[in-house]
Amino acid sequence: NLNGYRNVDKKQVVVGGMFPVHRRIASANTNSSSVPLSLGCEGFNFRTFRWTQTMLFAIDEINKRTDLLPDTDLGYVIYDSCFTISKAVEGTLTYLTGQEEAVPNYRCGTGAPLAALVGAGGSDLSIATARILGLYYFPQVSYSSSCSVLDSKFQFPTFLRTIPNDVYQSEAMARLVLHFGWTWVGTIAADDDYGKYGIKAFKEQVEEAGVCISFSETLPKVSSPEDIQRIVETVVESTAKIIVVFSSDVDLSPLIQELIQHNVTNRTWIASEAWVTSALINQPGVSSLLGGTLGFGLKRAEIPGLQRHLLNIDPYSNPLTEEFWETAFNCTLDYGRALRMAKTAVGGNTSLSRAVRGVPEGLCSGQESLGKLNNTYSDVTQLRITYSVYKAVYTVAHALHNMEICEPGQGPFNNNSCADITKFEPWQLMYYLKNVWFHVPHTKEPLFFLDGDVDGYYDIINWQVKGDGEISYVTIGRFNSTAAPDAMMTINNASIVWNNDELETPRSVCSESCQPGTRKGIRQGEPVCCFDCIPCADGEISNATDARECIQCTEDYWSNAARDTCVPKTIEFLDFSEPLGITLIVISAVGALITLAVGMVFLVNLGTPLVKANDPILSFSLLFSLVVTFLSSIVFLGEPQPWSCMTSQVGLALGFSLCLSSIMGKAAVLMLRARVLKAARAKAKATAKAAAQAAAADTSPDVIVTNGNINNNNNAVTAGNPDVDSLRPAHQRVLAAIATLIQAVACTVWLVILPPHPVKNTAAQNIKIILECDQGSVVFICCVFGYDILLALLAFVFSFIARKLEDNFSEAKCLTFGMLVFFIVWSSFVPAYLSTRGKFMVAVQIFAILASSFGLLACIFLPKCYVLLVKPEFNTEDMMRPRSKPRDG
Ligand code: TCR
Repeated sequence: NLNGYRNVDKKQVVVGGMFPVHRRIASANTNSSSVPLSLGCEGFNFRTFRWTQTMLFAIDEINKRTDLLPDTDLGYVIYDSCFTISKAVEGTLTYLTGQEEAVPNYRCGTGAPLAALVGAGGSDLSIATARILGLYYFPQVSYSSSCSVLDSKFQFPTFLRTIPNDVYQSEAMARLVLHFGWTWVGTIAADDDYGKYGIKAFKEQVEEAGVCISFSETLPKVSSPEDIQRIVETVVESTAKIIVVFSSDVDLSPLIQELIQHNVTNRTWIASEAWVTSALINQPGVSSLLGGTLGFGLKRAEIPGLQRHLLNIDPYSNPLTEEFWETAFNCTLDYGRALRMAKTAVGGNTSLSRAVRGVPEGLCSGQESLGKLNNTYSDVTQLRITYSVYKAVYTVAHALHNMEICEPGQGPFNNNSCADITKFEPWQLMYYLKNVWFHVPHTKEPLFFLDGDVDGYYDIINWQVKGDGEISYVTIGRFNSTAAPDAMMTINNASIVWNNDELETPRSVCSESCQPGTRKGIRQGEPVCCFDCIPCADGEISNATDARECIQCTEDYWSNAARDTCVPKTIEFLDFSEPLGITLIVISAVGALITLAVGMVFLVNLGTPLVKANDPILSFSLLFSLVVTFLSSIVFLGEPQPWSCMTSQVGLALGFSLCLSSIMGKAAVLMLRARVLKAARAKAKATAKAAAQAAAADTSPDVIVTNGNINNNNNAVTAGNPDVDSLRPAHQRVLAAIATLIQAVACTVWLVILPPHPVKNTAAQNIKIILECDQGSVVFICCVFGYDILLALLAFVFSFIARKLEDNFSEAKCLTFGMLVFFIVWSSFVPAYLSTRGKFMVAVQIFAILASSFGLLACIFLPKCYVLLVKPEFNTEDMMRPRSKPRDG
């Protein structure tokens, strides 16, 4: 503890100060058989010692001033919290009681009144001290406790601070990570309130924005090589290139040392304010690991005169300075004098603790030059927390000043009373502290509290490696919580120097983003930032990067090969111009021409028996219908149009019905003729039998003649028979006409009610739209073609019955054969049709039409043409007669 009083004539107020001058307490003595002593501290920290000296400097400055606290001198008591809660609590109690024994009853103390406690360093220490001080409503002004929980006035009613609340820093960090598009970051936090709350706020903000945390590690408070080893492994194994560290330098440095041992490079570190400019971290050799680090620093300030004050330190003034000197120069001060000092100024056991530490070899005089030492202590280039200490002291001074200048009767307290600066209550000072408003000397920065907090302002600092491997801190941006939300952070990207080989902004993502044509597929049990890119299925696309879903193309569209746009489906129909189309046209044209040629041959031979036999009109209508079917097959080709759909189907149906009813008409006559013939034969046979019987008695040659007549004169029989009479050519024509007419009516109804029409068939094939004719009504098409089938069946049955009739150039046989071909073609058509897709269905249809038409043409007319053209000598009346003789005639 350091005590200092200056001028005895003036009123005096004591300001408390608490700093973590040492890094830890010496390991405990576990021997419980002796009186337990308060533990000593070890690990002298030059940086925090500078803070201590800055407080003294500020108090000196204030005491010298005549405008601030003119009638009062500030004294100080400074405690070393040793970075440890127990020491901080011990110091607080000692401070309150004014006794060496830490008894919680501070009114025992005498002498100058206590003003406020400046301190206690880290947040966990301040939380502990603020709870005790809060009990007495004793004000505390902290210079480095930034944890967000300390803003609760309910829990910490007398806590004020000159360092911004960490919520701002966490927000700034989150914005920084989002600014560079990093979505895969690791976090490391100190095992204290600062680290835990800071990293928690950071995580909450980035996770909300879709960033994933690769790992979260906690740095041990008490040295633990295994924990450090584990964290090193995590860092090495993780694919996250960005590591956010919320920790004080003291807790972080063992990890950094270990990482340097492991040669870890290519990571970008995001530094919290507590280590961003720390000399403890920035030591020779860290440049490969920590070059390119980005971090947040408090407002920096120049404090004129501070460096001189720091360099002019008297090593003998107190035990701390003594220890500082000895640590700085690695020597032992003149021992006798040190001991004397220790005995007179402070109670004895500090030198004892030094004895325990083991005094370094070599003596020093106390005249050594600090300036030459180039030590963190005297480095005044990065006065950030130091400036915060300076502000805290001035805050207390200004509050006291306002109390001192209070005019009686115009005071803020009960009955407008004032507080007496020689014996005020802590809550009275608290009132003035809360309402303090002043400009900090030298920087002219205005200082005031809003609920005990100050505004969030940070410099964004980049660690840039210079040629000699040294690191310089370059301010590349700033964060200001008072600015508008989108102006809070400004970064000069160009001035950042990164640590990677390419010197480019590092990327840190778990999975690279998914290109158009793919979608994100989650990986079970992994963070959302880690995903697989799954190609879109056929007919689906994704046109944005990182699409979550693929979009189905609309009906007429299909996905392209890259799956990133929908392209119109190819339109398919059997075109005239393609080879298959041309072939079909040629075949059907040839068919039609042949049919016409046959017609011509018949016309030329119109009078001949062969043509005359069995109704030439029906033969012509048959030929005509074949021309129609041949031609209607052409209409099936080409892009379907309403008219072509109608004509093709109707033309075909009508053509076939005409064709089949003509055949049926012919066959009907032949059938009847065959039956009549059979009956006549049977009769003749019976007559012959009777005649034979009669001849047995009385031979009669007449009968045989008659018999011969019957056998040889077909016409006579036909003419004379009433059955055959009823089917004269006129009748068979009427039959055929009616049969066709029925079909015509059916087709008309079909066309009127539900005509066939062109449709786009998108369902049959994915990548094509098939243009085809929709039949309009299944019922109608079934009726129409069912009727044709019926006609065909009748024609077949009739001709089949008449097939043995050997007259008329075996016409019945030709018809039967033709119908058989017809049936074979159409029954094989069905499976062929059903198993084809797209435009080839049309081709199959046309083939069936052509085949059946050719079949009929060939079977029915080929033999006749052969006779007409090649063997005209057979074309006689004779050939018309049945040549077959009754077997037993
Ligand atoms: N707030 C930290 C402690 C801390 C610190 C520092 C320690 C800050 N800045 C610089 C050493 C050096 C910021 C806390 O615990 O609240």
